[in-house]
Amino acid sequence: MKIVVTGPYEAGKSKMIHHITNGACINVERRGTTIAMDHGLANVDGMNVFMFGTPGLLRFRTMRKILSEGADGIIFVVDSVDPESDARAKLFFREIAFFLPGVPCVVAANKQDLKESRPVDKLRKNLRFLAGLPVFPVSAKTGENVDSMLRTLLYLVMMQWSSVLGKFAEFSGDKKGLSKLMNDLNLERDQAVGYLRRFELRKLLEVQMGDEQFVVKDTVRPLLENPVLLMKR
Ligand SMILES: Nc1nc2c(ncn2[C@@H]2O[C@H](COP(=O)(O)OP(=O)(O)OP(=O)(O)O)[C@@H](O)[C@H]2O)c(=O)[nH]1
Ligand SMILES: [Mg+2]
Repeated sequence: MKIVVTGPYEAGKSKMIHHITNGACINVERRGTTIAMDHGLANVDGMNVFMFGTPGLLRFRTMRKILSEGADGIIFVVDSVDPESDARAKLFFREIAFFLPGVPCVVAANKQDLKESRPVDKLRKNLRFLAGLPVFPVSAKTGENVDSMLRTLLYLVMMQWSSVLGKFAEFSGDKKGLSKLMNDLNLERDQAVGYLRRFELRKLLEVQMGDEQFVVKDTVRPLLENPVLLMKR
């Protein structure tokens, strides 16, 4: 899956990616501020999760647009301590909703390890755009709640794609996999191939186009069949 981590300046996006990927990430930064991107790979129950962190300075909008392209899910990071970042959070939220309409999103109310941090209900009052979104009190520093937030997001993503992913699992290894996929989901060939390519890129499966066949990775197959397994931990 491709997950984009965005939010205003200094909210803790880079630190979040560092935690989620266990340090297996790069941050293109200057004096502690991300100027291009963070990128890293995480593994959740055998599923590859490609993490992309955006710059938090307003002027890097183009970079955020590029990084957001094709993302399956969004982690929106807000600074629970600094009320001055609230106005910027609102702008950034509008921006990501414009880049990725309808894409599942969870909110990280970050820096909860600090005693000045505002609790979630207070943040909801100040940040009206959070209405209807799951907000997790987290700390990118201690890692508190980060795993359950990520799992919830991945679950939401897989539920959004459940009809496609379920069919991937069902027809994995089938010699007529592609045509069965087209038939069951009522897709044109191009669309079906598009979906296969999308999730091949995300390393959920491998496509053997010559013989119209695709094979789902063994480790992710149970998750495709039953995404709620992600939550049982
Ligand atoms: N106490 C505490 N500090 C944090 C936490 N997350 C981030 N920080 C600190 O906040 C500052 C900004 O963190 P970054 O991860 O660089 O934030 P960012 O959102 O990537 O910032 P930009 O890329 O510049 O927009 C750093 O000094 C971090 O150490 C947290 O959960 N708790
Ligand atoms: Mg950063």
